[in-house]
Amino acid sequence: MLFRRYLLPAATKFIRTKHYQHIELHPEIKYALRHDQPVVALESTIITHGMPMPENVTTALQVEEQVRQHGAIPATIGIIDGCIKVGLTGEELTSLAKKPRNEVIKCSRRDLPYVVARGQSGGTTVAATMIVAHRVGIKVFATGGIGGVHREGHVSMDVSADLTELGRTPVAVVCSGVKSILDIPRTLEYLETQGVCVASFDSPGGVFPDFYTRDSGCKAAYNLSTPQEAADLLRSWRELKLQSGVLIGVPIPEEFAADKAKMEAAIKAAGVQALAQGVTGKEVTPFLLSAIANITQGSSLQANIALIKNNAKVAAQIAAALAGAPA
Ligand code: PSU
Ligand code: MN
Repeated sequence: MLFRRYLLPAATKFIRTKHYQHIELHPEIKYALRHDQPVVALESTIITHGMPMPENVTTALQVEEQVRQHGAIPATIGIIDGCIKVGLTGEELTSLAKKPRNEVIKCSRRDLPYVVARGQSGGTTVAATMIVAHRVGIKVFATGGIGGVHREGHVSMDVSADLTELGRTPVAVVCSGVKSILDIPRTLEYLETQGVCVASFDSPGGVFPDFYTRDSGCKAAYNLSTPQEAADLLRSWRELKLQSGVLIGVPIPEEFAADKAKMEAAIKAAGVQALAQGVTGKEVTPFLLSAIANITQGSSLQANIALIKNNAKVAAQIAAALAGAPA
């Protein structure tokens, strides 16, 4: 009895504050996790490779603010001088954002051991952010969009490691689906094969979002209407101990949605540029994002900023509901 009442809780606390090799938690995050407060993980490749200066910094800070305003604590994850940080400070985030792209590595699962061994700095992709979030016990993660099967990816085999990560790491990713620079139907097929529970959120007709626009023309397997419904799903997922992820697709708010035909034309033109310049591997996604922003004179970037802020809000609400906060 004495053991159960006093010693076990103390021991549990001790175990849960254990030291993670190569990972450093900000004291606020450490405290929040120890006390089961809602935390939302945020990635940093969007800062280092997804958006230009200064929008990358302003957006990252606004996204953190959205999470706080909606009842959760933001934990932006990134790598500084070989140390994986969970909960980057404003200064750390700004220093990552300001680094020239050749000095900061886009880190997915395969890149982590090398970047840590070399003491380099990097932005973590969705895959790498999921790995770190799971390691420290964060369940909910918000971003703009995940990587997917590239157009013609069934020939080139350019399929993002984000998809296999979702198949093997139990973190719920709240995003606006996959970018329309990708092959959305094949991406959804791949996620199904990987056993990922894919649901749309507050999406009339249960359509899966299209990143810059609301409707990809594909249906999500399931549709969730409220943060509470999403939290119920995450609770049973957690109890079942499935070792795979959940993908919650939130359409961009109507007022910020881009024009579909214009976006499609820009995507095609960007694809032609990538092919002509021989862009391959991990460079493809950052290249396409920046080419599309140029072609659309920044309007794709505005849509990107609006949707990620909205996703941060939804993720915070879901994390709060999961932590049992009153709705
Ligand atoms: N969404 C964005 N901008 C980005 C990314 C996603 O709006 O920069 C990043 C994410 O970090 C994602 C990565 O994990 O692109 C996917 O890259 P790849 O296709 O090389 O796996
Ligand atoms: Mn790729």
